[in-house]
Amino acid sequence: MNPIIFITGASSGIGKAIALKFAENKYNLIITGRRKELLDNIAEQISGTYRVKVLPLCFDVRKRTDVNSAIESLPEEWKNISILVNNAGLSAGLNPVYEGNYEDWEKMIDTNVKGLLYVSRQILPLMIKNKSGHVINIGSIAGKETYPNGNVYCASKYAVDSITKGMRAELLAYNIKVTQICPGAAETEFSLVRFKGDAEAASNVYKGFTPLTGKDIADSVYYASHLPAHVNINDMVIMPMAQASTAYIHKTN
Ligand code: NDP
Ligand code: 8X3
Repeated sequence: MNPIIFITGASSGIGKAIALKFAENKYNLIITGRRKELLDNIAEQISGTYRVKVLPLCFDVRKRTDVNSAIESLPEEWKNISILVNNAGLSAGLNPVYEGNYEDWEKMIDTNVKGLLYVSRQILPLMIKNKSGHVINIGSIAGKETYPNGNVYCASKYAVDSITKGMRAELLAYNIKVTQICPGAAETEFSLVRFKGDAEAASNVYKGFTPLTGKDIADSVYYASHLPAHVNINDMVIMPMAQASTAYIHKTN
């Protein structure tokens, strides 16, 4: 059987690109997200193209009981997970705290922090049993630098940074690697979600420079997960050439 990778948030963007990259390299995939039809279509396309097994699992990472039952329901042969990519995440809105939207705050904290914990809590014991595995958490440059109006999204990614460090220390003894990958601006559905469906506002974010793509991050995830057994990448910050920090992107128009 091919090795198995479990990817959260594989219905678009970075997660979908990771699914494609690993399918190309003969991994079987467990792909997750909330949009069932989209997920099912992606699963069908990937398994048809790459001749690997793909299991779509539809659940909301914010709902702990759904996370638990989805993962508990995995057939035994799918529980032998080699790599977990905690990628599902989002930003909602862009406001100062004094004008913050409570629902947006809860959505970001519940998805980016609690969702990552819920999924990890279920999958880590499976890896511990095998004394092998690799967890790759998708953090962000927003978890290294806080920018105005990004407050809660940034805080959620700082939390990912901290949880990653904690997990790494806890899992050393079980031969489980833990890596964080922190992208800068990548053109995905991220800005469309942040701006709540405003396609013009979203496309303006990426005008005047060449942003990262999901594939750029997928290549890094693949690289980090294919190093010799004694080598671990703790943390990788990947930026578009035109971006120096969250505050500065060199735009040509
Ligand atoms: P996309 O919006 O394209 O993808 C987000 C994915 O997360 C989707 O598959 C979505 O699936 C899933 N998701 C969101 N909320 C939930 C939920 N509650 N339950 C289950 N799945 C969920 O954005 P990206 O690909 O850009 O984002 C992926 C990760 O990368 C995120 O963690 C993001 O914070 C991070 N990141 C993105 C950057 C960027 O510039 N794009 C830069 C740095 C980090 P569905 O809607 O079907 O549930
Ligand atoms: C996404 C990158 O700079 O928009 O995490 O927060 S940023």
